[in-house]
Amino acid sequence: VKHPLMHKWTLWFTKPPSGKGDNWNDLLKEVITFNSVEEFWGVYNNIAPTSELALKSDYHLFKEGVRPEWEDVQNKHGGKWSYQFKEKRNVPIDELWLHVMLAAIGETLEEEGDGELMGVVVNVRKGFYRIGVWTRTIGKSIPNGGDGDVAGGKGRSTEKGREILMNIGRKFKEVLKLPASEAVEFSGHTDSAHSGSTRAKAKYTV
Ligand code: M7G
Repeated sequence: VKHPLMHKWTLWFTKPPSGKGDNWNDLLKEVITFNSVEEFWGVYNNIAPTSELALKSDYHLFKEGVRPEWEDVQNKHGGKWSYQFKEKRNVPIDELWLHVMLAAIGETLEEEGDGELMGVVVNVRKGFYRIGVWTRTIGKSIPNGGDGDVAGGKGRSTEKGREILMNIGRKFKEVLKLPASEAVEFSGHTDSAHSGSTRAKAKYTV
């Protein structure tokens, strides 16, 4: 008997660059798509744990049909909650990433009908691990069926949209078991793309 998940999920991997000239598109690889609890464990038990990945690797677990990129139509008006663990040696990254994946596929990061969660990511970097939760919006309604420029301020910022994002941030912080003194930060992908990296100004914190 297979226990179905609410959505189909695709695991992606970013390979570390092997030399010069590797661009993002050469490095991002689709691994596998699954839609049951049993298949999830089958995949999980057969891939390298995050703690064993080389620097500049990422795992991305996204809803089927959404590429784990800012440019994807379903991400381009969105953003992400993220947290960096700087004590790499002391942090139980495999357990944390597992809990974040389970929260995503178990649909506990958002309320039913929110429709915000796109995927979750773990980055292995020189001085830190970073875990992120990508959302469809930045707390603004998306105009023109998704083609408008939300970052330009045309999207309407709604109290409800913002509250949905804050709830996802709070839930994410809970899954990571972070103390109240630590801040989890939200930033829009447009800011990330413009600054050339994810180190963009935070819009919200929890
Ligand atoms: P990062 O992994 O988000 O953060 O981005 P880091 O700076 O802490 O490593 C690293 C680099 O990967 C970016 O500067 C981009 O060159 C590339 N990159 C990452 N993402 C998520 C994307 C993306 O969605 N689209 C494109 N085109 N490049 C990306």
